[in-house]
Amino acid sequence: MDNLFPIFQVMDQNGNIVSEEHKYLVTEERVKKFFSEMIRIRMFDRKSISLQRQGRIGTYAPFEGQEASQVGTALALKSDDWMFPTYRDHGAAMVFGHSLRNILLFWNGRNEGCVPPDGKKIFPPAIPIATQIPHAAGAAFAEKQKGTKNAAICYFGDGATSEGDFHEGLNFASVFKSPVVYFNQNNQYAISVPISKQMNSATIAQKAIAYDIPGVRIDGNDVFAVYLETERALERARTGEGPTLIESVTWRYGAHTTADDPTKYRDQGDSAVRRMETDPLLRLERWMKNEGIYDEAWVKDIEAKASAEIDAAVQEMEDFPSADPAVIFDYVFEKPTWTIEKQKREYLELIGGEAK
Ligand SMILES: Cc1ncc(C[n+]2csc(CCOP(=O)(O)OP(=O)(O)O)c2C)c(N)n1
Ligand SMILES: [Mg+2]
Repeated sequence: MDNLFPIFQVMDQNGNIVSEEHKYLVTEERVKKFFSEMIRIRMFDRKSISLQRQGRIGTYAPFEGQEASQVGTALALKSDDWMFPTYRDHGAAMVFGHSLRNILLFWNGRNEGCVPPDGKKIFPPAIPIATQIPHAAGAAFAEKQKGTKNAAICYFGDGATSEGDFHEGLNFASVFKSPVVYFNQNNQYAISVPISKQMNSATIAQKAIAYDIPGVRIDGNDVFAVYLETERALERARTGEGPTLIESVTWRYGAHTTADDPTKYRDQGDSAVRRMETDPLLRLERWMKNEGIYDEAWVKDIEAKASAEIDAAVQEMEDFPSADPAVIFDYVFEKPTWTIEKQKREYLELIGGEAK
């Protein structure tokens, strides 16, 4: 099956071009955008890990290593499209215009953090695995029914493809030709479970055959390949051809979340080698150097700007009014049950607070 789904690559790990398909997409302005956004989200990711270590936010899910997959997709979207991220896709959400303060609030356990800026159709990060897949099929179908040209992108991991929701969602999207791009980041682990222990399929892309939709396998660390295939899939969606399944083959360098210890289940030496061999930022840097458009002063400048933006967001997150502990009971059901009311009363008594 891997023969049927070869990995599409435009730029190899040394930054050399291996497919001429990139020609129309590569303008200096666009490449600089790819690179600056990858730096920006990597800096945010690293900062978030240190905030968690200092007890300033809660558990955090890092995405380092997956920047090309997230930036390449987010930049291919149009502003009226929908985004359905998981807990690991806030890099994509940032690039699509989410507020950094709210992303940090989310990781601080605040429901306010789920709210995107006005007019941005970004769903709250899906923590229950694969539940966003049918949601995206439905939201995209609604756009089609309304006669718009808007599409949806739905992110999910390799592990999510073992859930029923994945199959229900893809089936619905295929039958109703929902304009949705199913973007799988195959980082090769579902927490500690390697893909080889989770499925017998040689690829994830081949699962598209069952639903008779296009399936594409790409190098997820090659931002050019990610952008090109996402743009093509979005175009098919907008012109009524329905969904596409993209398998973006990548790797997470760090832990599953800050509550995980990857040394227990994988060889860290191997991970360090993979970083040198596949780092999406290093690869684009090499390409830019080959082209003579890499400029140290420009890189320093984008790092300084990203750092100031991130520091300001941290400050806003920390200045945000503290949480009302009662809200954890408020959104369980539309109308609270008597058991929830009772728990709320007892909890507030326990902590010496008052019900709203
Ligand atoms: C329905 C459901 N089952 C189990 C979990 C626990 N869980 C959280 S993350 C995860 C692994 C998901 O792996 P994958 O889909 O590959 O995404 P990745 O974390 O690698 O980005 C699991 C099993 C969950 N959140 N939801
Ligand atoms: Mg995974």
